[in-house]
Amino acid sequence: MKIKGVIFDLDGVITDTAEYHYIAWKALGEKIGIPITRTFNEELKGVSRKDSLERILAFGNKEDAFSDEEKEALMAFKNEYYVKLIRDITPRDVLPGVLPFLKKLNQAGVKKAIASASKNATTILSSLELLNEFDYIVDAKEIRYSKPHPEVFLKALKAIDLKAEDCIGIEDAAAGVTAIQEAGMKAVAIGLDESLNHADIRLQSTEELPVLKL
Ligand code: B16
Ligand code: MG
Repeated sequence: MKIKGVIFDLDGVITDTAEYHYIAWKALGEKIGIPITRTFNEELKGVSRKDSLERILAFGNKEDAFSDEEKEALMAFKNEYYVKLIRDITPRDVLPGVLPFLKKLNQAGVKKAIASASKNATTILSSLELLNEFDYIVDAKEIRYSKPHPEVFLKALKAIDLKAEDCIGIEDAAAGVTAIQEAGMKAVAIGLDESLNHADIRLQSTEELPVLKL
């Protein structure tokens, strides 16, 4: 197969904002009496802000403890905390292997898109000085269904005008790997967590991206 397009997740693939999401959710958890562990946090990766909150409340048996208005305030608290953490992101925070891989894709004429669930994606890409590197960046505000639903990847595929079988998707989250496959693409997973076992190709870290066969 000759790859014509690569669709990237952002958090955990291009940069390690996954860690900042964890710190911010943990801070919210402490505020509402739900301890968030790293193991549980794996289930939040790639999941939208709203769905993450619902999962946290279910995890802490507090599904019915907050009104919709209070939930909005909880999400705002988490996002403000997160936005403060990502304020100091610079191009040095691009994960190892990503820049050489992007260069390789450019040389091979492969299209590139971002399919992130994050509403902060353009801010982060701008801080990394990568905003103009991609042919298309999906606006998470326009996405109705969270990963593992394939919507965000299907939207990216449509925008770069390529067929699923000619593209691959790259993810660090189990929900994202499923979303890529549901969109009809082969999924490359970053990381060796067993929740990623269903991926088509496993890489230990982004450092291995440049060895992917195009
Ligand atoms: P925000 P990705 C996802 O980004 C994160 O993995 C997930 O932890 C986060 O809750 C979600 O974005 C929404 O982010 O609160 O910034 O809109 O991995 O799909 O790039
Ligand atoms: Mg991710």
